[in-house]
Amino acid sequence: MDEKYMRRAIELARKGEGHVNPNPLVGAVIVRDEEILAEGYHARYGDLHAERSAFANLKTDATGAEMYVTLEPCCHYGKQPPCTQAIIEHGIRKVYVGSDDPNALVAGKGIRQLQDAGITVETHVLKEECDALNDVFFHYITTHTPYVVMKYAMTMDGKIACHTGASKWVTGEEARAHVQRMRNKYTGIMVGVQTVLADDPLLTCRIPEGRNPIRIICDSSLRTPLDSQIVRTAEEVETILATVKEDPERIAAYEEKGVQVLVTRQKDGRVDLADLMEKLGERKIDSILLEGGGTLNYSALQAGIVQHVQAYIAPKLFGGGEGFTPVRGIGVDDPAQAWILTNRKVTSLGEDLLMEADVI
Ligand code: AOF
Ligand code: ZN
Repeated sequence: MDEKYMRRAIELARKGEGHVNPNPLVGAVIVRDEEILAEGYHARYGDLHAERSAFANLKTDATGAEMYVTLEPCCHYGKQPPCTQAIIEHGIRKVYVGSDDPNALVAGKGIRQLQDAGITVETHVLKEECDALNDVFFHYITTHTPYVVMKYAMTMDGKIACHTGASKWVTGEEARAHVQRMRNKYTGIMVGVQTVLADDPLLTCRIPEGRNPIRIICDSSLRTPLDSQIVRTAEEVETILATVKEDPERIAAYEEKGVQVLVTRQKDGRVDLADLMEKLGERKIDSILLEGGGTLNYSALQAGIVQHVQAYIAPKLFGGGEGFTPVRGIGVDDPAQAWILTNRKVTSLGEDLLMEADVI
């Protein structure tokens, strides 16, 4: 076994980022006598799985070769026929697997099928690195609700804007470019109506060949202006308004402009975020970048829908501005009641830092 081939498979898997959801990112490498015979990855939802894409790239026969694949090969008929069948037919001798596939249709059965066909299987090769590719998929396939990433940019004194409300810019170019990558990676982007009223944002992805996230506005009482940029561009970029206000006339006015209106259960007169997540999950939205602001962020934490937090931190101080913090509401009474985050990771982005962690 040579870990370098699994590292290559991980690198290949990442190429599908933003295009395979709600499927996982998967990469595969076929090796014989220390020579790579072919490589493949899952590039687009509905297209060939990584293993079959590698077989399609073969220029020679693969009998007796070994395969490195970042996820347990599937054994079910979905949008694609089972990968196990292709591995068996090509005479692969040994398969190295990174992550287990928790999809109930696979979940260990893929590995068993290979073993039953006489193929040697070694599992959990670079498992941690392979697992890190698919936080979204593992969450979505087991809960059927989106993986939610709460994101904000703040100064070292914890401000997301000045007392005037001005927030362009808190962080520098590299940090902002990283946010654009996240908008490409996650399927949806969610903000509260207060952000729409304050900033009139577009919430699109501005990287070349990037994909626009589905825009989701939490707007309990339908205050989103019909002439806001988001409503005006709803024909081109999928847009969902989540509300509890059943006002047929107002709803028809949004729908006429291409906005989808989703009426959810209510909680204290507001959108019930847990119910909204179930409804978005049913629409195959596997992940959401939550770009706040502070009131929605607090509600999201309280509703228990947040899986991951990304804090971009700029070496600056704004001072003042009590309201302009990333998480508002009343907060906890005591440090002992804090939301505890785990798997902390820090990345340097130009002058700024990205500190991220998982919500337990
Ligand atoms: C693999 N290799 O590259 C991927 C796998 O609807 P389908 O046919 O695309 O199947 C989707 C399911 O297959 C997905 O939920 C996951 O369990 C597995 N994805 N498996 O062997 C791949 N993308
Ligand atoms: Zn497959």
